[in-house]
Amino acid sequence: MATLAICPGSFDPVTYGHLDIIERAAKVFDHVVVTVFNNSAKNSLFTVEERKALLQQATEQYSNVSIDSSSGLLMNYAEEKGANAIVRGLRAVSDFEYEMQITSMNRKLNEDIETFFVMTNNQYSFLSSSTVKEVARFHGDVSELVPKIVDSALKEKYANMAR
Ligand code: COD
Repeated sequence: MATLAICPGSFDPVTYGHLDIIERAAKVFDHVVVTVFNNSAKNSLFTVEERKALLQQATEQYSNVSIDSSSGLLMNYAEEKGANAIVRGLRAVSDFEYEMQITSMNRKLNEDIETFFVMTNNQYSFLSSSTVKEVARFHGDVSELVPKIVDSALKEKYANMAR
């Protein structure tokens, strides 16, 4: 049976840290769906459609990766897709508590879909969409942290926005 993993996240916007996890997942699972959700705890800069378009371009080299979005519960979505697994990235110890909380809740909702954690490449362990946005907002250089298309999209967003 073919394996299907969901990589859920806000991806606001996608960074090289996210891509590191997506690439690792794509080597292990037959198919990977990267799904954009709105995280209710975060204010987003990019719309869901914009985030999807950036992810689409940033992952076009992987033939077994596709992009989707959902506004519901992750476990309902994973069930509907017939997924075997959820893949999440771990950067530093600070991620652990948050991940434990959501994984425990998700497990209560559906015990059959397992969550797997992938440790990021060391060079991305302090990289987050939030810090990228903070630097880009003040016109700092983020070109080594995000794909070119994301760099351009950030420049465009902040050029049109009062700081
Ligand atoms: N290196 C490695 N991994 C990274 C890096 C990095 N530098 N940066 C981010 N990641 C990983 C994250 O650990 C995560 O696995 C993934 O990439 C996406 O990250 P984010 O920050 O874009 O996504 P989050 O954490 O905001 O996503 C939260 C969800 C949207 C998945 C969550 O809110 C959710 O499931 N929402 C739907 C409603 C629901 O079902 N809630 C759960 C019940 S508690």
